[in-house]
Amino acid sequence: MQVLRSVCPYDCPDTCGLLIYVENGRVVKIQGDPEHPFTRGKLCAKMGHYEKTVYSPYRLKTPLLRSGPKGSGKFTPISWEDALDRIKLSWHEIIAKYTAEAILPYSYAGTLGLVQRNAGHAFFYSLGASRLDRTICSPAKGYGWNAVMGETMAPHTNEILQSDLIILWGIHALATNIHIMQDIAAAKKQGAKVWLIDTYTTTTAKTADKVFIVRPGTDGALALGMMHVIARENLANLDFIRRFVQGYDELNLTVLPSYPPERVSEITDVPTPIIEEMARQYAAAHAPFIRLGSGLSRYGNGAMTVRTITCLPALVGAWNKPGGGLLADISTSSAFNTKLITHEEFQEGTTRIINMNKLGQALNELTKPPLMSLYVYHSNPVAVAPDQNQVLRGLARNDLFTVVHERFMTDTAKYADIVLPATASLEHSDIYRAYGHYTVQRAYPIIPPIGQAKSNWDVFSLLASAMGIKKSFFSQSADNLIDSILGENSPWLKNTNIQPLFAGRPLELPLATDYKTRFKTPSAKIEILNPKEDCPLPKYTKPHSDDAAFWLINSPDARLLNSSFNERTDLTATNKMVLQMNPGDADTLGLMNSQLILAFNKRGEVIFTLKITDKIPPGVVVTEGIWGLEHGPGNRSVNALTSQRLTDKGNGSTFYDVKVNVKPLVKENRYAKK
Ligand SMILES: Nc1nc2c(c(=O)[nH]1)N[C@H]1C(S)=C(S)[C@@H](COP(=O)(O)OP(=O)(O)OC[C@H]3O[C@@H](n4cnc5c(=O)[nH]c(N)nc54)[C@H](O)[C@@H]3O)O[C@H]1N2
Ligand SMILES: Nc1nc2c(c(=O)[nH]1)N[C@H]1C(S)=C(S)[C@@H](COP(=O)(O)OP(=O)(O)OC[C@H]3O[C@@H](n4cnc5c(=O)[nH]c(N)nc54)[C@H](O)[C@@H]3O)O[C@H]1N2
Ligand code: SF4
Ligand SMILES: [Mo]
Repeated sequence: MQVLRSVCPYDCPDTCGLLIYVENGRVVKIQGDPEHPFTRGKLCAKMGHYEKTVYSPYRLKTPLLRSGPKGSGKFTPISWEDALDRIKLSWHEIIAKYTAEAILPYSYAGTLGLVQRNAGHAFFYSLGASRLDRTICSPAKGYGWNAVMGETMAPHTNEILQSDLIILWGIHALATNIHIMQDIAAAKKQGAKVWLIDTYTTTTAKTADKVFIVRPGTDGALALGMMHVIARENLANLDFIRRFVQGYDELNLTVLPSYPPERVSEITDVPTPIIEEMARQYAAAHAPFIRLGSGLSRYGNGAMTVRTITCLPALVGAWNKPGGGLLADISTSSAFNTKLITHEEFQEGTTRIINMNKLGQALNELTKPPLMSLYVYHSNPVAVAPDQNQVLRGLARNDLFTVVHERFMTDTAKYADIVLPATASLEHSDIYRAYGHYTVQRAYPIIPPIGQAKSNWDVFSLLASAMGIKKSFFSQSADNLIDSILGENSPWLKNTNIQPLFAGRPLELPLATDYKTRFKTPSAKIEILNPKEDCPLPKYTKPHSDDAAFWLINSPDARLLNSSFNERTDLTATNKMVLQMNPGDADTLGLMNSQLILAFNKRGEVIFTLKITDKIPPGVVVTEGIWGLEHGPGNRSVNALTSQRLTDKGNGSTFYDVKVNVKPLVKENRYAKK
């Protein structure tokens, strides 16, 4: 038996190191790599049996040509040569008639590997296709952090061990960031307290000493209320503020007076004495550490919410204490020169940019030119993009030529004219950096491709040659490309021995001892007041909000990773497409546990199984996970309810800024399965 190293490719902050056990050319076991500084030998249930995904009977093994109506899932196998020929012919026709801007690539994060994730950019730039603004995840969160902290480095997760108060704010860490729980458990043993601030009692609550439930989209007001109390009771760290903070006096004079805890309580539903206690205990903590999730940034006010919360550690001087600060996301983008992969300069002239959250509108409403072809790779927009009914209407257009490069017959692939089979991560090369820790790692292929699957990089090489793009860049291998990236030695890695990367081992990026207090903003201070913003000081702004009875929180399920892992029958046998509701609300509506109900708003209707639980506050309903349509009782999933509206800044998604009504299901519902 051989034991080889690899990396978890999924869009998860933990980017775990893997040990892959191979016997007779077949993967037989997967374990966490004990040598990986963040993974420390542990994996989630999904990747603990990644071999069940890799060898799944549902893997796509050959290119396919549609042989039934769009969406029917009827296809005939064809050869790669035939598939590439058909794509070439269609695209040449479309380009001649409409220009290449009628073609739109659609991709997000089926894999986080730098090469495979970004493999299409250079190709579509060369083609002159429409560009995709990839803002489905949390750009508003990044915007809010940057408005206050600029390019300042985020705290390393090992700071948690020196913290005495850890706040999990809008993050369901037991599902989405499990390895940080190892640090939190160790800190708790040393006496640290843990708070959770969320919109309902997630299972992560069991790890917390205190749980605070806020009304969706109001965390900015909560932070302002806490700052009001901190200022009023002279709990601010004025020495730190004088040295390192810009705009505290202005905040204190002109903003905080409008946020007394009584008013904040009305906005947030958090009782006044609790807001006061939160403020006092936060200020009294020696080194408070906030782990900020992205959930609260997916609202119309998301960037402002994050910006406001990011001011809190500055008031109490958390930054210059080991263990203090705020971790939103870790940015390691300067570790490697990604421009060597993306080559934006291959594009001649400018082309339009289409926001990926508005795919529905783009497919149905764009003109000059209209979208005539969609090329989807490592994304599943029917399941993950907002406003599913509009996306489906667009994909059903008979004049739209759709290609989907996938590992599985997803809800999106069913609408393709041509499906191309994709490799899983153990079948291709890549180099990985994370957004939840500072470790990077290179991975080599461990097994040959399943069937005729090809990697993103290899397919774009073939497409470049088919489309007559004569740049030698496209004829190199993924490993050559990785070698040239590593050969360049970024400033961050210039004094580091990178040999472990060539050996496929994890490598921690070095951090300067004072990295946390090198504030990389224009003023070199923490900018509570940011003169570049149209609103120079933070304030509470309202979310978009719909006109309906219940906020709909639709956050991750521990068993899925966005819509990935829907193929895993070992994980997904029960409890799928469940809508959780408070007993009082269920009573008012006359609903019973386990009955089928319809959640609806002006965008769509979705059938769920009802679960009545006091873990959900009144006025909120919750569904976890992005389920494939085959798993639901109806033929729509959660994103039929969500909206294409964007965040205040960053052009981000607003998945949780959605309201619905709920009623019992009547049998003849048009979205019921026939
Ligand atoms: N198992 C699993 N892991 C995942 C994913 C997955 O689908 N499954 N997805 C991955 C991806 S792509 C991402 S971006 C990250 C997502 O991770 P994050 O977005 O950082 O956070 P989540 O853990 O999803 O938790 C979102 C939490 O925010 C809460 N929330 C919603 N609205 C509000 C609000 O207004 N205020 C407060 N305080 N809380 C609110 C939700 O109830 C939920 O518990 O996770 C990654 N990891
Ligand atoms: N309602 C609701 N919707 C959401 C969210 C939410 O919280 N609620 N979260 C949003 C967030 S944060 C994000 S990041 C997006 C994520 O959206 P996506 O990035 O689209 O994520 P996945 O659903 O995991 O789809 C990835 C697909 O890529 C395929 N794939 C994996 N590896 C490869 C490969 O190497 N090559 C190719 N060609 N294919 C590959 C997988 O089989 C899978 O079908 O979803 C968003 N949608
Ligand atoms: S999904 Fe996340 S926790 Fe699970 S193995 Fe991958 S990186 Fe680790
Ligand atoms: Mo995401």
